[in-house]
Amino acid sequence: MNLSAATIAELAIHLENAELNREAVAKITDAHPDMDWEDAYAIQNTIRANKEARGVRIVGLKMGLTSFAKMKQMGVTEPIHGFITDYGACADGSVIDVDRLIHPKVEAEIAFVLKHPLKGPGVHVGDVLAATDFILPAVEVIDSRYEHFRFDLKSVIADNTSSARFVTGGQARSPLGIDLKCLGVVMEKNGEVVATAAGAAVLGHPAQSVAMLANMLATQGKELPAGTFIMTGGVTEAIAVAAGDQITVRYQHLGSVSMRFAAKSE
Ligand code: 0L1
Ligand code: MG
Repeated sequence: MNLSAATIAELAIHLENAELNREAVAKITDAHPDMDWEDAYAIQNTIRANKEARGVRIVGLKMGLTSFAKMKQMGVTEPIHGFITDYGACADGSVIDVDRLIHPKVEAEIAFVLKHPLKGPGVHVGDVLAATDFILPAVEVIDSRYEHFRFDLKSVIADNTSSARFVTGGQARSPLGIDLKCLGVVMEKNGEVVATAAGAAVLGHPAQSVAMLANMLATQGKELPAGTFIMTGGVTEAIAVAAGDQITVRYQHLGSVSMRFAAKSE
């Protein structure tokens, strides 16, 4: 680690304030170019601890940048992970208040809920499928706290991988008997198809994303407990949304998830 404990604590408050006050900030590596990967996760973990100390519940974990297209775009070979909060959870059909967000985008994802713990290293797709209680469709609303989306990977990790809101709905199903690689996804914005994808867009198989998360957490001495809700990363590109937009994502075998974006203060 290159940053002091005091700097990590200060950057965690800085980034969480950007989220809570809806004020975009410059990417933190501008002022801290020597920040390393451990520092980045330490800042994210401090944001998490600060939220929990105020009574926020962490209701799941997320993987980000799991699609080959996004990894290539950002010049990275490894996905990143973050956490999701109770106040980020939105019911299917929700109205999401854009006044509480900076510049939101939506991503269609496949979520897993575990019935058995997973502990790396060495977790593979077979282990994940055996440990999965059910899968369900989820749409992540990401909202980078960085001005004009100017960021690098370490800054994004520190900013809890742009996590903001998530919407679950559709139908929960066992993954057994579903070809998750070929599971088709269609995203519609205001009635028009804006993105299409198949499950294989996520690391070749969405369960691979859960396996990778378990193996990445093992390097921090952590495991995925039974009951963990995990969002495996966007199968589609992220689509920008604004007040007035209606999003519906249709998933083969899993039903659909919808939400509307509105400025509640208007
Ligand atoms: O969920 C994710 O894939 C993380 C995306 C982080 C970068 C962004 O805000 O686009
Ligand atoms: Mg995502």
